[in-house]
Amino acid sequence: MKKSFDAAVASYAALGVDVEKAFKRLDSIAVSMHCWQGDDVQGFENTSSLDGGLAVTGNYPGRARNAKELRQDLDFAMTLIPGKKRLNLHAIYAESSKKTDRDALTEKDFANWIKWAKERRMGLDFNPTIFSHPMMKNGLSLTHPDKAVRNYWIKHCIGCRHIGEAIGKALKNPCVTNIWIPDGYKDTPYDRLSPRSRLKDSLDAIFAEKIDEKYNRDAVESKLFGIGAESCTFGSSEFYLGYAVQNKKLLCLDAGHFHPTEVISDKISSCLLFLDEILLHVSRGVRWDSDHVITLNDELQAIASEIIRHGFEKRVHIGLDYFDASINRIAAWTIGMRNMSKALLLALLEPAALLKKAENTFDFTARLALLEECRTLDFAPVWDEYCNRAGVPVGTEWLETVRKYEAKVLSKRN
Ligand code: RNT
Ligand code: ZN
Repeated sequence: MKKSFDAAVASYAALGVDVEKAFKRLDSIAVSMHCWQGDDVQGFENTSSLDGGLAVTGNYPGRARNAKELRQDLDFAMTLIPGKKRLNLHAIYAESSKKTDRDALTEKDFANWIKWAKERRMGLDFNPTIFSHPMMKNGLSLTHPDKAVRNYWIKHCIGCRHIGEAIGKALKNPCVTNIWIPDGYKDTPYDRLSPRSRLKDSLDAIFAEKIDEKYNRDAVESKLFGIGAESCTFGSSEFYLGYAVQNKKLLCLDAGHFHPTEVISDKISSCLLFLDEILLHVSRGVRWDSDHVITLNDELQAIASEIIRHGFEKRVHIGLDYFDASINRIAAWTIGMRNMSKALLLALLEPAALLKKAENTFDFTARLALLEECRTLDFAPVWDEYCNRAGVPVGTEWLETVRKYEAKVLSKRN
């Protein structure tokens, strides 16, 4: 292994690329792993079934059924994933001592998670859960014409910002709190303006109180459509881009929330000319589904390259967002997280100086040639060495480890 790594280092050096520098930079970039892959976005309320246009398909055995199991699975998955990690939580993962409705949640309901993250020196991110709940009336929340419905969700979101603040303080690491709502219409609306105007007012109420950005950062997430909200989704791309720019919020770009040929990689540079920071939900849309496990495809690579080429890693918060219940859930996390890491490493290993030179001299032949050669440079030994140094399994070894965990732990769950 050492020999092939040394050879790879030399071949990258010949293109002006420093592998050790790439490792160092990669180590500084955190990726927020979404807890909800572990339990099919169920949470611990044990009441409503999943809605809001979200669908988790598959019935692979071994889903985490409670906080203890979810943390056990997360801990195990994280032994298979190199690099700096954060955990992304949703409000439905509260562990309340007595039944607490969402609009009454406080940091106390997340004490176990905060303790867990602190022990692991890991950052946490947070999301109000605005779906799968009886106060979702007519499929609407912050846009509902009934003030009582809007107020319920406004209160929930305000509570979540305070939970984010408490998390940020406890962990000495800012928490990104992201708001996404499914509100929209299945069929053609007459009035698209009023619901959007109500959404704007609801957000203004939610964000009225200033919270120190040192602890909590607010993000808003757009979507083109969801199942059951195909004709009009109020929280659209234009809506939230405008809102984020005007109110200095983070815009959350989810890779699965746009037209099928529209990519978020091309949006990052534009957004960051007008916004300080953005949040990514790295996902993979497949036809009507926005949430397949991310693969190392062109778009994932393009997302990573956009971040790395412009040194955006402090301004782009990377989070994953997908859910697949048709395969082992720990493998789903591991595949996606390792892919994100691979894409970032590949981006760090691009012959940046040569590519810049080619572009700046209008040598598009060299640019295309280099970009294509990059795909098959000596990457595998470098990735293996990165995993090795991080103390995680190299190559497909991790799959065997998952199989053992499945036999020992997951298969005992029903
Ligand atoms: C839904 C959004 C949202 C959710 C999570 C569970 O389309 O992408 O981010 O996936 O909050
Ligand atoms: Zn998302």
